[in-house]
Formats: sequence, structure tokens, C-alpha cells
Amino acid sequence: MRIDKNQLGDTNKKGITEHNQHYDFLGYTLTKKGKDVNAIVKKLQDFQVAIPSWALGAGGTRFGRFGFQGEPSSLELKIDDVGLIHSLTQTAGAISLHIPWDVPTDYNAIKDLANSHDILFDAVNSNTFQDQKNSKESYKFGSLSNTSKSAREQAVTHNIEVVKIGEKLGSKSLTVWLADGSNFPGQTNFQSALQNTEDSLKNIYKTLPEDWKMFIEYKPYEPNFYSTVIQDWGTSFMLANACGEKAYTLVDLGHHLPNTNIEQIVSTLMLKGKLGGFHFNDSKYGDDDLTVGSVKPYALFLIFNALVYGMENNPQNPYPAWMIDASHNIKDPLEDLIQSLEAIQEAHAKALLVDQKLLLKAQLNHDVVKCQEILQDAYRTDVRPLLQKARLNRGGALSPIDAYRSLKVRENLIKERGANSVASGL
Ligand code: RM4
Ligand code: MN
Ligand code: MN
Repeated sequence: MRIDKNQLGDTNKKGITEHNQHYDFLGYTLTKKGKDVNAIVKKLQDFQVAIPSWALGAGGTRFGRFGFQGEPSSLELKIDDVGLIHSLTQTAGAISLHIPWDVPTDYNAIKDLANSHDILFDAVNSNTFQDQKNSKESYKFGSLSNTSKSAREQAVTHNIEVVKIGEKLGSKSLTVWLADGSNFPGQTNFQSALQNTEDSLKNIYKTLPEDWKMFIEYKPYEPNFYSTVIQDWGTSFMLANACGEKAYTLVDLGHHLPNTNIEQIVSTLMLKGKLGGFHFNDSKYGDDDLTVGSVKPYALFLIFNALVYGMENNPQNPYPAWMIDASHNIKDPLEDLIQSLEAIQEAHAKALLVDQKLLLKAQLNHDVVKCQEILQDAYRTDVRPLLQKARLNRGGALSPIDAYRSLKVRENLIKERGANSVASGL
């Protein structure tokens, strides 16, 4: 199934008068406050978030998985699904492949398909957290950090192969997330695990094409529950520095212990020019992979405030690669992703409203109350008409979820693919 712009025109008609009224009123208020509304809408239009190829089917936990009918059972169908999300939201203009879950067979055909949906290939992700069929070495006790040289070499070779796959698709970055760590005190020697990881990463790094970046992800725990080799941003930052200027830290929102000040981490990394990639999700307890903005929307806004500040003030930092990294246990994955994209753009738009000049003035005057007022004034603004405008300008849906339902997308997918088709991945 594909959604064409005419179909959207019809569904958009329903709410357009109300939208225009809301947009005009908001535009008037924001202009009075000195905001350039068109420039903000343009920034929202340009902001594109990659959808990971593993997020289009139902996720699950180790206690079970409840399938979702009409799941995409091939890479081609996954790209079609991203195409559907993109045509509705106009914010999902990229896909991030996970290797070996989604290895293309016919590269030209895959590129043409993505192109027909206006979708680019973002970072490619390696996987050394599972053993693949017929692989010589096991990652049970680690991959890049393994005490066995030949296990480390296998993991390095896999990463190099992932880059080769990405090159054929036009990707420009490799994301390395390691599950390496230990489950019990004494199981591992922290120093040699870290040293092995650094050496392995350097071996991957030195084969990286000139115009590529390597993103090093961190995570405090899971799947190992006593220690993780790259447990925090500091370790990732250190390893990225050890590798060189094309290596960066990747921040995944779910990879922090509760109450960590993520906006401060973002600021530190951007000041140092080392924030390369960003994974969106939300959580209550840990790496819960919940819909973005569903639990802590204010925290997301504060993080976006740091991101927007960094994008405006830190030319030393590259434009980060954005990706949603969530798992959908009970929702229709496509609806869930649409909700996440909406929450991302909402936090982004609110951050764009923060009056940075006034905030700086209040900070210099140590006017703490005013500082909070400035942030909360932006946060309390209902920016949804701006998001709608950005989508409409690009030919998307006024309300993506309503359109998804009224066009009966899932019903159509079930008809096309059958009730029992299952997506590969998580
Ligand atoms: C990890 C991490 C990675 C993702 C895998 C599937 O927790 O977030 O980015 O590739 O999950
Ligand atoms: Mn991640
Ligand atoms: Mn994760």
C-alpha cells in the first residue's frame, strides 16, 4: 500500500479550517514575541528522523511476544512501511539498517525502492550481541572485548562488512552498540576488557572510509547485569577520542540510570564536538523503549533545548544523526512511530521557541525565577499548529494518526501481507 497526496488532501480537508484559525492565532502571538514563525516551520520541515529497520514489527520481552498482523517480513516491505510513515508525517525521511537482520540482496532495487519513497539510508548498525548461524566464535562472553583474539577478530570483521554494506547504499556512518560486559563480580578483568575494546574499535576505525563517521553507543546495563564495558558517555567519549576525529559518542535516551541529567551530557558532548548520533525513546525504569514523550515530555524538551542550543552555537559538532530506537510491545508499530515522531517535533518546536537572548540575560543577572519562566513559557506553548503547518507544507497529513486510521492502513497491510507475517529483528 502507498498513500498518495490526493488521498491526504481529502482527509486533510476535514480539519483545515480549524487548523488555519489555530495557526493564525499562534503565528500572531509568536510574531508579537519577536519569533520568526516561518523560519521555525522551515526548521521543523527539515528535521528528519531515521526509522530503524527492526522497529517495524512487534517487539516483545523475554516473557513473550504478541505478534502484530500484517508485519513487514522483508526489507522491501520494511522500506514500504517507512514510506507510509513518511508520507503521513513527512519527518521519517531515512531508514537505519541493522545487520545481519536486514541485509539487502539486490542493492540497486533496494536503493530505487527507498528513493521512490524519498527515503535515505542513515547509519548502519552492527550486531555482535547475538551469535549468528554457523559463526565460528561465540559472543557469549563478549565481542570486541572478548578475551579470545579470534572472537574479537570476528567481531571486528563483522563491523567492517557492515560498513561495506552501508557504502553500497549511501550510508555515511556506522553505529556500534556493544552488549559486552559481565554478569558477576570477578567474572572479568575491567582493564583488559576496556583495552581490548579500544584496540578492536581502533581496528574498525582505521578501515572507515574517509567521509564516514563511527558512533559509539553506551549503556549502563542489560544484557549484562553486573558491568558493561562501555557503560556511560565518559567511556564512549574516551574511546571516540582514542579512535580519532571521525569517531563520536551516540546518546540513546534509554541508556541512562534514572534521573541522569541527559541535557547536560548533550551539552558537554556538543561543546567538545563529539555528539554524533542520537536515539529517541522514553522510559520509566531503564531501557524501556517506550514511545518518545510518553512518560517524560518535559525532560525531552530540556534535552532538545540543549540540542537546539548546540546546533546553533557549536559549529565544531557535526549535525547529529537522529533515530528512533524503540520497541512496540502492544501498539501497532506504525502508530507508535507516528506518535514518537510527533513528540520529537513537539519538543523540538518548543525548544526553538526558547528565547535564548533573554535566557542569557537572566542567567547573567542570576535571575533564577526568570530563567525558569523563559523555559516554561516555551514549554507551555501549544505548538501543534506549527507541526501541522510543517507537515502540510511538505504534503503530509494534518493529523497523521487520524489519516492512518481513516485510510485503513493496517487493514490494507493485513490484506496484502496476511495475518501471520512476522518481521525480523527484535
Ligand atoms: C540496544 C541499542 C542499540 C540497538 C539495539 C537493538 O539497546 O539501543 O542502539 O541497535 O538495542
Ligand atoms: Mn540505541
Ligand atoms: Mn537500547
